[in-house]
Amino acid sequence: MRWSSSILCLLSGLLVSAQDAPQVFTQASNDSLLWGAYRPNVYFGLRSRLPTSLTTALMWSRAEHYETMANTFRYTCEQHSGIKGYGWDVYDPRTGGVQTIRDQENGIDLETSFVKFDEGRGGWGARIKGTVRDDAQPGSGSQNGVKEQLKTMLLFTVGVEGERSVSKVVDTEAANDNGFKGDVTIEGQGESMGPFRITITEPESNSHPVHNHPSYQAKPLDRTYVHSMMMPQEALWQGKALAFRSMKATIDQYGEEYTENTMPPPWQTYTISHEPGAGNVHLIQKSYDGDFQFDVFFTPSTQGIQPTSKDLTKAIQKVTEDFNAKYAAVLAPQAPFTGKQYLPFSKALFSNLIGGIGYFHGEHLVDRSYAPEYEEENEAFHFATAEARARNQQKVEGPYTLYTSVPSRPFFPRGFLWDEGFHLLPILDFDPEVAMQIVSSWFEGLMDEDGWIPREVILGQEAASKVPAEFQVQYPHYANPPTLFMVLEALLDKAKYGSGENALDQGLLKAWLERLYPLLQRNYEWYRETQYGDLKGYDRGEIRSRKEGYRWRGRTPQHILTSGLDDYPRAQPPHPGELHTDLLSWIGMMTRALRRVASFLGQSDDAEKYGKTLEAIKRNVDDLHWDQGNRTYCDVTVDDFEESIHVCHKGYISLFPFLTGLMGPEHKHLGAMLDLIADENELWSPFGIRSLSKSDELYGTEENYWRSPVWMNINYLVLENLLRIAEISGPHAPRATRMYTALRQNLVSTVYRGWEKTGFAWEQYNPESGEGQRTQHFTGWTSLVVKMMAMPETPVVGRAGGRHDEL
Ligand code: 6A9
Repeated sequence: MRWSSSILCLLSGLLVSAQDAPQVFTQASNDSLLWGAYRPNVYFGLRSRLPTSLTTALMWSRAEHYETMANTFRYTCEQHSGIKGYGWDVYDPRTGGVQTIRDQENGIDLETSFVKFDEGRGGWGARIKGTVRDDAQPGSGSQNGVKEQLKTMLLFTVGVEGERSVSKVVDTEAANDNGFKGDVTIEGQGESMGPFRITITEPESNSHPVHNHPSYQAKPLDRTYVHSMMMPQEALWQGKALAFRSMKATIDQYGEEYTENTMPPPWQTYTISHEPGAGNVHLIQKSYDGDFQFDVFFTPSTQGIQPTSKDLTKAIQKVTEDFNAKYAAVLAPQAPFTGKQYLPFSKALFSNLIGGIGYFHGEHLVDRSYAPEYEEENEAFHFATAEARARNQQKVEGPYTLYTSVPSRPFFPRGFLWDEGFHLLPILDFDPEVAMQIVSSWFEGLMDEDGWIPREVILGQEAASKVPAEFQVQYPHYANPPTLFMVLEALLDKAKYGSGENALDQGLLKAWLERLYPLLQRNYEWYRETQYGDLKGYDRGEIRSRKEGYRWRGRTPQHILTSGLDDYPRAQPPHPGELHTDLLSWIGMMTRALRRVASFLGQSDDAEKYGKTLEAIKRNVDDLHWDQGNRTYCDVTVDDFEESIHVCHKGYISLFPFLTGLMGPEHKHLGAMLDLIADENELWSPFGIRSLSKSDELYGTEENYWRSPVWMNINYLVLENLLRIAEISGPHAPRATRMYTALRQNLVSTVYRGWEKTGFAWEQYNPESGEGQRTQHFTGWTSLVVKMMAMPETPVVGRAGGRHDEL
């Protein structure tokens, strides 16, 4: 009996891999996350979290100008395309959301809604609703009454991924060339999905373009045109190219019959060829005069009942109401941000962050040559590294899968490791399990045997299409700040202190962490083994640990992209003896998080071990990096006389021991940190904390990316740590309280003003003017402003909660 059960244990131990380990999340929880707007790269793209899925997208353009159509045709999210803001006003990954797109150039506002029926098991519905804008300019087809006559053409695409998937249009009323008069229905069966049905339907109230051109009879535009085609898998995501290809056939046909002057109007010329049938891509085209609306339903065939447009109307209302109620319970802005303008702002930023979650699947490029030059051992290492990289030794790896949020839908629609830790902080307030699934995806889906996780994750051709070739290759010895460990700490806090809507079940967290724990440890060891610093020069007795000092690999004279603070000034020239303040601090944070996880799981030996390392790190932060003359923390390098010296550029780097929570309220250098932050000639600006001191000689120079602008991720860490110091009694609590209150006000006003003025959140903010700059529609860590608003107006000394007990 004992013998056979231990054999069983052994067998199951062998068979169970991390991927199919016992389910931590319930089936219902997974079902409700199956479908989503998981293609953040396009304005409205739905798919499932299955590697081969049904995928959809929307394209549209005003159709009254031959010349500009190619430019005003929308598909992938782009910057500066005449759109005055777009994004989710409401989005819950489990139920659905509502997005508004203010397309000024096309004269139309679109509302795209997406809702799941029966928590996802009953399929989903999507509604596309167009309203002519008040500022729409008359076009060639609408001299009078632009409101009624503005012509919009739209294409909804349905792709069915997988070599063995099948789908076809059910040809009910379209036996001839003249399009569908009524609903369009597609039936199919996906490789990894059961049989399904798609129905596209619209109310009678829509109005369609008419024209008395002689060719009109051949193309009645009150019809829906459908072009089904069979395409190679890698072409399925290329909706715009497929649509243009199909329209070209029509244009060529007219080209023969008519001259430039006698051509049919553009809204008729730009029609796809009507070829409904079997295929793996179906383009569905509709044309409208003025306002319009149509619905799309996806229904698993196991589902007897097909929801109606009325059901959809109700469901959209319910999704919105439920979202609002939940939002108010978990992320409601606190005073002084209780004015009615702040709530929609907060919801929109949050909805775009959480609505930017994507599902990515495919291959990527990794250079695993382990070329000797990558050792970075001698003083000219960066020349050798550059040469080795230029030899292009990358290979395709994968396919991998990543479930993640993205920094920016138009510009960076892919995963970034250290951004993600920041994204998940607000997300875990709303739905901790979603955050946990994302963390799992990074560790279980991407990490290699050595414990490496790529910094930037570009899976598949759709993701790669937005990255220049030279930026695509990932290197297995390059790191990025381990911010996912901040998420672990936040989850532990939530399980300990959360209640009501803010609760997280301890049992669930435990089961999940048990499964993740070996992977977390592997990742941690990878950082320590690959990014170690050379402490030989410190063998002078006063350094109690000779291990805890670290150096980012992968630097060039101008950049340490791996640190995330790309062009922040560092030692010149680069030297293999450098020690980086930020990296030691990050590893301190990581060690603390692991120690907390270990004690939570009852692994007391591990907890003790991590506790000792943490102490050594805290000591070395001060022993190695504190510069008494400058009263700040500094990087270290080795000079011409082989002496270790400090390299001091005051700014975010100097604050890292504070930002990562390594300094308690009594810390001897805390006062100096607060001085630096509060000084207007150094870091304090009316718009937030500057990345580099105004007094640094390199302030605002060269690319000026991390050399003066205000970044919200780091500002969030400043704010959070000020709050912590303010709430634990200590010598600096009163001052930290004042700084917290002022900084919170400054940061929220800055992001709010930019959003009000431009309709967008921005990648960073100008420290002189407060203007948003660089990437537009940067809905990643700038969305942390929703957490800033939800933080208390006044710190309460002695308040329990958060990581206070860790200081
Ligand atoms: C290169 C450019 C047309 C830079 O938010 C993502 C990252 C941050 O992780 C990092 O800290 N951003 C910050 O310094 C954007 C990085 C984009 C790199 C892509 C290709 C496209 O050129």
